Formats: sequence, structure tokens, C-alpha cells
Amino acid sequence: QSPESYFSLNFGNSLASEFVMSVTELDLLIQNVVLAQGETCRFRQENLQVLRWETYSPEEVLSFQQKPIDHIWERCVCHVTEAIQYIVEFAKRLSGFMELNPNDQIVLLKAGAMEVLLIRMSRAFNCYNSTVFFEGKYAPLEIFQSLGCSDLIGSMFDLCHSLCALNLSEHEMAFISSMILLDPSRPWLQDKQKVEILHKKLDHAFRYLLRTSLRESILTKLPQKGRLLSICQLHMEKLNIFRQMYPGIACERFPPLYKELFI
Ligand code: MHQ
Repeated sequence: QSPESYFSLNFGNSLASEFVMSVTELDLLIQNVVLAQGETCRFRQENLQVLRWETYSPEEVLSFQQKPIDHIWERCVCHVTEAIQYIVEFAKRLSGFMELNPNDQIVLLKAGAMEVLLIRMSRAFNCYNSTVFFEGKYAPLEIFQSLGCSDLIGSMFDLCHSLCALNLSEHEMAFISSMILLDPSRPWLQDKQKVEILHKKLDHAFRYLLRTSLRESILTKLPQKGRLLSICQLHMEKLNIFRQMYPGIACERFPPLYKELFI
């Protein structure tokens, strides 16, 4: 694994691999990851597809823009938290995750949940008109204007554009998410080796999946760690600015899971 990528880029039969997985083992792992994803998605791909062209009217966008900052923040944070609850559920279903020590489970979720949200966001993104599924309809970037985070939202939308261009399947997205979560290079891990083994197994299975579907070319096009990290850092910065602007009350109303992960 290279430091700037979640995915090892050595093609073909790598001599570097220290262990061999049988086809059965690979298939079982693929089944596990794909099932975990299928069971923990708030919105099914088919449903998102049907609603793709249901967008907010300009009047509705305007009414969002005129709402108070703290009101929109609270609403967005609630939706983000709900989405993260599903991601936590996804993590818990990945084989090996629950056997990690509780500290490391928290470390991985704190670092990875928001990154996985970005991957999942691309499923709910219509790249033909740059809108994202939000409260039942597709919303343009302007709807989030009153958050005061246009650079954050802008880079989230940009990332979705790059991800959409790859046309990722549900299987691929499931693997990308699992490998983001089980990243052994996260700081503060107590049992790095355990995560390393899980990550290597996922890496083998992912490459096996890509090989059989002739999709290995996407490996070099997936977003780099730094890109996801900088969006997560921007989110933390914006959150801090908001907390300074609205000390007390506003943040106290944020859901406990959000506070646990980001505050
Ligand atoms: C998920 C479903 C889902 C749910 C909520 C945090 C902040 C201050 C601003 C969606 C972010 C604003 C989010 C609600 C905005 C970019 C957030 C608010 C996939 C992801 C998705 C669609 C979230 C995407 C990001 C949204 C729109 O399965």
C-alpha cells in the first residue's frame, strides 16, 4: 500500500503478497462486504435513480437560503449523523471489525466515517445537473449557501463529479468503503497489525473482483487519501467556526454521535 493511496497498485500476481487466499475465501469475503453494504444503505440505488430529476424549484432554493444559519446547520448535521449511523452499522458487519479492540473501532470510525460518507454521497449525486439527494429531492449546491461553507460544499460536489466519472458499481463502492474504514495507517491505533491483516485481505479480494470484471484500470483513478482527508479537515474547520459563532445552545442540540466523532 502506498502512503497516498488506500489501494495497492501493483498489478498482476504480486510477489510481495505474504499470504495466499483460496478462491472460496475470496468469494466469502466479497459476499461479506457486498452484503454489509446492501444491508446498510439508507437509500437503494433504484429509488435514487427514479428521483434523479426531481429537483427543488428556484423558490424553494431561495427559501432555504433565507433560513437562519444555525437552523440549516442543525438540519444538515442531523442528516449527516443519520447517514453515519448506517456507516457504523456497515463497519460492524465487516468481518473482523467487531473483533478489534473498542478503542481501535472508535479510532477507525472517527477517521473514516466522513470519508465513507463522501463515497456514499456520490451514489446520491446527479452529475448531469450537479445536485445531491437532500430531504426527498435533488438539491443544487446553492441550497446549502446559508451554512457559510461554500468551499466545503464545493469540494464535496467536485469529488462527487470525479467519482461519478468512474461509474462505480455497488460492489466496488462497498470495497472502497471497507478499505477506507479498515486503514491500518490511521494514527492512534493500538493494534495496527490486526487492521493490517484485515486490510490486506480486503485488498486481495478487491483486486480479484476487479480482475474478474476487467475493471483494474479504476485503481489508478480512485481519489487519493489526501483529497478525502482535506475535505474532512475542511468539515472540522467549518464546524469550529460555527461553534465559535454560536457557542453553547446550537452545538448542544447536535446528536450525540456527531459530537462523539467530531467534537
Ligand atoms: C447517504 C445519505 C445522505 C444523507 C445526508 C455537515 C455540513 C455542515 C454540511 C446527505 C453538509 C451539507 C447530507 C445532508 C450537505 C453536503 C449534506 C447535508 C449518502 C450521503 C447523503 C446523500 C448526504 C450527502 C451530503 C449532505 C447533502 O447514504
